[in-house]
This record gives sequence, C-alpha cells and structure tokens, in this order.
Amino acid sequence: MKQGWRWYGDADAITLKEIKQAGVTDIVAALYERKPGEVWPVSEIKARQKKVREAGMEWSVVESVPLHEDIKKRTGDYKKYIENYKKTLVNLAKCGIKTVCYNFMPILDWTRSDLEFELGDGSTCLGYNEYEVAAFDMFALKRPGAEKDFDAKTRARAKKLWQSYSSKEKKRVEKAILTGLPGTVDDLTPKEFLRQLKAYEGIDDKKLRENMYAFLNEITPVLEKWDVNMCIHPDDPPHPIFGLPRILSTAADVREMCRKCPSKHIGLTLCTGSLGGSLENDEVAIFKEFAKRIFFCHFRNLQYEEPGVFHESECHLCGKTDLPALMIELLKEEKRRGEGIVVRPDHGRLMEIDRHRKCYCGYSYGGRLIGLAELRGLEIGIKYLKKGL
Ligand code: DNO
Repeated sequence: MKQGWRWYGDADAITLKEIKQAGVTDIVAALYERKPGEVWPVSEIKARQKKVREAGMEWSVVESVPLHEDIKKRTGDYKKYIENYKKTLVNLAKCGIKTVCYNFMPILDWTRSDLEFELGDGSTCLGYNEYEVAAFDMFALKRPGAEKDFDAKTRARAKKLWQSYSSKEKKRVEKAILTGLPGTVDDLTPKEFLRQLKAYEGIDDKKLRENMYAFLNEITPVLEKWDVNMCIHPDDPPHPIFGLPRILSTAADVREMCRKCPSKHIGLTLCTGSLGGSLENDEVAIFKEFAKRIFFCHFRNLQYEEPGVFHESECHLCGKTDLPALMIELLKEEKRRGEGIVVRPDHGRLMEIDRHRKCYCGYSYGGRLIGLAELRGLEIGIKYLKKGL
C-alpha cells in the first residue's frame, strides 16, 4: 500500500510537513484554483509538484481533473472542453503524473445531509440521511415533480421529519447539500441549483451513459500514447438524487463501462465510503472483479443506523465495509503487479486536536492520521500472518 493523502494546496489548513510526518509518501492533489474546462499549464503543475517534492513526497495522483458540465451534457462547447481536457492530461503526463481521478456526477459531486454529525465522544463526522434529502428536495427546494421520485412511505416520513425540524435544522440540511464540498466546484443557491437541474432535462440515464462512454473513448488515444490511467470515482451516494441520473454506482455500472470503453487505461477509484452508501454493494467483490483496473483507492467506513441513514465510522477499519478482506485483495493485486497502489485514508473525524483550525469538511488532520495508522497496522498485520503477501 502506498500511503496517500489528499492535500488542497496552499489553502489547506494541513501543511505538507505535517503530512510527511504522518508517514505519507504519495500526495493526492489538483490545481483546485483552475475551473472545470480550463487547461492546466505545465508551469503550474510543476510549481505544485516542486513544493511536494521539497517536502519529501511525490504528487502521484490527481484528484480530480473535473469535467465541465457541457461534456457531461454533450451540449454547448463540449468539443472545446474535451480538447482542453486532453491538453491537461498531456501536460500532467509530461510532468510524470499519470493517475487521474474524476467523476461523472451531474452538477453535484459527493453529497451529505449533515457535515457535523456528533459521535458519542464529541468528535464529529459526515452523515447522510435519505429522508432529510427527500424532505429538502420536496419542501425546501420544491423541485417540480420531486414527489414522483419517492414512494409513499418515504414521502410521509420525510414530511413528518421536516415538520418537526426547526428552521436552524432545515438550514443545516440545506447548507450541507448545497455547499460545494471539498473537491467540488462552487456553493450553490437553491435558485441556481434549480436552474442547473433544468439544463439536465432530457438527459436520462441512457443518455448520460452514452455521453460518458463517448468522452472516454475520445480521450483514449491520449491515454494510450501517454500511458495515463483514468480512474472514475463512484457516485456518492450511489443512486440518483434530485432527479439526476447516477451511472457509476454499482458493479454492473463498472462492468458496463469496461465493456463500452475497453482500454486498459480506463478504470476505477475504489472508494469504499461511496460504494458503501448502498447496502447492496459489496466493495470486496467489486475490488476482486475489477482488480486490474483499480488504479487508486479511498479507504474509510460507514456505520448504518438503518437503510438510507448512515454516518462515517469512528474507525476506518470497522463498519459496513470489510476492510481487512479488502486489504488482503489489495495486497494480492499489488503482488501481481509488482508495484504498490496509492490508498488514501478518505475523510476522518474532526477531533479536539483540529478544533483550532479550519479544516475542509472530512479532511481533518487527526481523523485521517488515525485512519492512515489503522490501515498501515492492518497491512503489516496481514503481511505478518500471510507470509508472501
Ligand atoms: C470526497 C471525494 C470526492 C472526489 C470526487 C472525484 O471526499 O472523494 O470529492 O474527490 O468525486 O472526482
């Protein structure tokens, strides 16, 4: 396991020195100041790379090169944006950075309904409650036709919940959903969100898939020439929200992508927390099936209160995903390849140690430090017990 860590550049409250001291070797970063659709200049990539190298680490994974919405919709200036995307990939490859994470979620990237879910010990983490999301959709956003997306039971429960909420609680949900979470683009207002949703009218599941496969096949010659691996980040949560299709949520979706886009450079970011947002997904089975096409991993865990209601776990190793079993699969695949795969402890609790500074949601120092240490211990323990791995 190559020990990765997401760093948000100079705007990040966590310094490279702290990251290095955590035992990290591989930095996961991006040019966050560049908007989707822009070409990333070599000079800027090099400047960031130099900083990381000076701190004794290597920038080895990009997370993300975000896609302009026009590419997802295949409207407007999408051709120009695809050309720009290719240029960015070439520029990254010229600097030796050849693993690129991205996603194909329309408008919203990952979505939570609670950014400060309090655990028993007073630390906080991120949470998701599908009834809160449904209530926000129907009663606050008032998306036309939203009711049709929920069954009678969900509608009734969401209504009751919303009626019981104070305006402060409602605001909390709205903020959590519309805030551009780290790595995403901008904060949205309800009005702007509705406007963007309208632009997706007519783009159903089938159309969005076609658009994704077309994009991937168009950039494939660049991937092959420059030996770049594209690893899609699964939808989070892994199901449609706000009437928007989500097309990379299950093993079947990955299978279909691999069939439609056969290049070995097109693969997956195995994100346990995102895939784990559906009780039907089996993260270990997904790893096994697509092992050769997994170029990057996010490891963390979820705790369910009931189906559709979960929060991040106190411990990266315990919860919905069988992390020890997954680690064994990772080590087997690394052995087969003869090289390590970058894994980053994805998210962590916000604990006292970080209260004095402004960490991006989910991206605290202490919480991820524990996560990384747990993963490292697990790796060493497995190797000890299973000689040869
Ligand atoms: C959340 C992240 C996502 C991810 C993007 C990849 O913590 O995993 O924001 O970076 O979806 O494009």
